[in-house]
Amino acid sequence: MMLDAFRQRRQNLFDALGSLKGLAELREDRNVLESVDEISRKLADNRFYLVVLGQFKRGKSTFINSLLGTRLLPTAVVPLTSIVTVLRYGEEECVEVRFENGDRRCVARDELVDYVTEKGNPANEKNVAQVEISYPSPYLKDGVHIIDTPGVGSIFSDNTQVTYNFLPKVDAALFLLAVDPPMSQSELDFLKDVKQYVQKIFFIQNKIDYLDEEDRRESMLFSKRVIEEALGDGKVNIHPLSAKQALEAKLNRDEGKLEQSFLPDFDRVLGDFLTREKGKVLLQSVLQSGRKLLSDEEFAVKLEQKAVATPLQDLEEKIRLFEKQLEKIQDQKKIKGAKNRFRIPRPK
Ligand SMILES: Nc1nc2c(ncn2[C@@H]2O[C@H](COP(=O)(O)OP(=O)(O)OP(=O)(O)O)[C@@H](O)[C@H]2O)c(=O)[nH]1
Ligand SMILES: [Mg+2]
Repeated sequence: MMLDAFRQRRQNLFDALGSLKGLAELREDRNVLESVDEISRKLADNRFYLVVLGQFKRGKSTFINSLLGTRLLPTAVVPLTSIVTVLRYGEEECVEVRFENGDRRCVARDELVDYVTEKGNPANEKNVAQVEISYPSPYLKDGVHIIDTPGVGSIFSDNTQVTYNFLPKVDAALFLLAVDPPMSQSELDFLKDVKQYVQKIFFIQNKIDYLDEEDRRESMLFSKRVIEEALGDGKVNIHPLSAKQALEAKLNRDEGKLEQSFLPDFDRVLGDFLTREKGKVLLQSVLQSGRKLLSDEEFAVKLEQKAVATPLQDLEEKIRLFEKQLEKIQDQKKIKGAKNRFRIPRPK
C-alpha cells in the first residue's frame, strides 16, 4: 500500500515535470528545458546525490576514500580539491574528466591529481567542468552518487564558488567538521547557507585521533551547541570519526582499528537512512527543484506580460494626452469663436 502511494507520487511528479517541459518548449526557454530534462532523468534513474561538504582541510576527500577503502581521491595538508568529483557505481574503475567545452577524456587514477586539484590544475587552467568516476563500491549501489566538493573558505575563492554552485543539486549532505580547530564563524555561515538548500544533513566530526576521550567529548559538545543554536534545532547528532584511521584500517584489514575509527557506527546510520528514507528524500528534492523552475518560469512570464503591457500603457497615456490637447484646442476655438461672435461690429 505504502509502495503504491510512493509510486503514485513519483508518477505525479513525472507528469508535473512533463507539463513544465511543455511550458518551457512553448516559450523556447532552453535553460529551463535542460534543467527539467536533467531532473526528470535523475528521477527516472533514482540518482541520489550524497554530497560531502565542509570547510577546506576537514578531511572530505580522505573520508570518501575511507568509505571506499582505497586511496582514490587526492588528499593533502594544503587546500587541494578544486573540482566537483562525482562517484557512481560501475563494475570497472573508470575516471572520466569532463571539460567545459563538452570534451571528455578517460584518465588513469594517478592522473586525477592533474585535474581536480589546485596544485595540478591551478585556477582550473585546464577548464575542467567536472570529473565522474565509476567504482565498484557497495556504497554506490541503487543510484547513490557520492560527491566530493572543494572545501570552502580557503584563499582560493573560486573553489568556494564551485561548491556553492553545486548546492542546488544536493539531496543529502555529509557535513564535515574537525575536532581541532572547532567550529568557526565562517564554517557556521556556510552551514546556514547549506541549510537553505538541503533538508538532510549528517554531521561528522573528523580527526578524533588528535584528541583523548575527554577533549573529544568537549569538542563534540561545543560543536553540537553551536550548531543547534544556529539552526534552531534542538536535536543535532554529531558522529565522531577518524577517516585517516578508518582508511588505514581498511587497507590493512585491521578490524579492531576500524572499530576505533568509529566508521562502522556511522556506516550503520548512513545505511539505515539509505534503505529507509532515500526514496522519499529524492522525491522531495526533485519536487523542490521543479517548484523552483516553475516559479522562475512564472516570474519570466510575468516580466514578459509587463513588457507587453508597458508599451500599451504608454500608448494609452499618449492617446489620453492627445485627446486632452485636442479638447484644449477645441475649447480655445470655441472661446475664439465666442469672442468673434461677441465682437462689436465695426461701424461701416
Ligand atoms: N589526523 C587525521 N588527519 C586526517 C584525518 N582525515 C584527514 N586527515 C588529514 O587532513 C588533511 C586534509 O585531508 P583532505 O582529505 O585532503 O581534506 P579535504 O577536506 O578534502 O581538503 P580540501 O579538498 O582542500 O577541502 C590531510 O593531510 C589528511 O591526511 C583524520 O581523521 N585524522
Ligand atoms: Mg578534498
